[in-house]
Amino acid sequence: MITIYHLAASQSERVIWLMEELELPYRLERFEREADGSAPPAYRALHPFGTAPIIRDGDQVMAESAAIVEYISRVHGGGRLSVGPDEPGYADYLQGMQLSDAIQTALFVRMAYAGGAGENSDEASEPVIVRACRRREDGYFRYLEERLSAQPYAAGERFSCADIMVLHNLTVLPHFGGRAIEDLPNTQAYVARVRERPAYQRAAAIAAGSEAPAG
Ligand SMILES: N[C@@H](CCC(=O)N[C@@H](CS)C(=O)NCC(=O)O)C(=O)O
Repeated sequence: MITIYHLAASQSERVIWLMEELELPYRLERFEREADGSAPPAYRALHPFGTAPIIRDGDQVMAESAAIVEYISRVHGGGRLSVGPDEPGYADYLQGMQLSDAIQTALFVRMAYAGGAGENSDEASEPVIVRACRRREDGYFRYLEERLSAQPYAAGERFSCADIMVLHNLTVLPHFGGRAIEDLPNTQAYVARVRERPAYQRAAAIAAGSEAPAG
């Protein structure tokens, strides 16, 4: 059985969500964050990356959410929430799976230059790297908005791991200086649509500790 090492209020919620979507059994081990928000030493000891999520499947311990969700979907979920090369939407699927790290990298660079706030500043006086990151972020969100004007999900007509990867960036990151989506109607409708999923709602309650996994 898969063990999810769940760090409080983190991207490990994605793996809980995936398991609930696939209706697979799993064990959950909870870890609180340190006062500065980082993962505690016991969490970092689980895997050299030290970032949430981390899972165990037998002897295999894995980090990086895009790798984890694809692994679980393929190995334990019959590929139900993956999109393969022979299916429509494969290119969008791959792009959707990568988008989270691209968005977060751009945000983290902006935050570093803004002294942690990630707020807009006077664009003309911004360092070139900050302007480049802002441009990239705009492109990532424009891409999503365009795709979602033509299709209901990140990879096309059906819900997939790409949606599990993308959502966190649209719902959580704006609270930390990430780009907001108020001016993106298709993206807003998408967020509302995906949040209605029973598995998403169960996962949110389980991640927050107000519900236990079915086991
Ligand atoms: N690209 C990684 C990002 C993981 C990540 O940054 N996780 C954060 C929690 S949302 C974390 O582990 N923070 C605590 C730390 O770095 O100590 C993934 O998708 O798994």
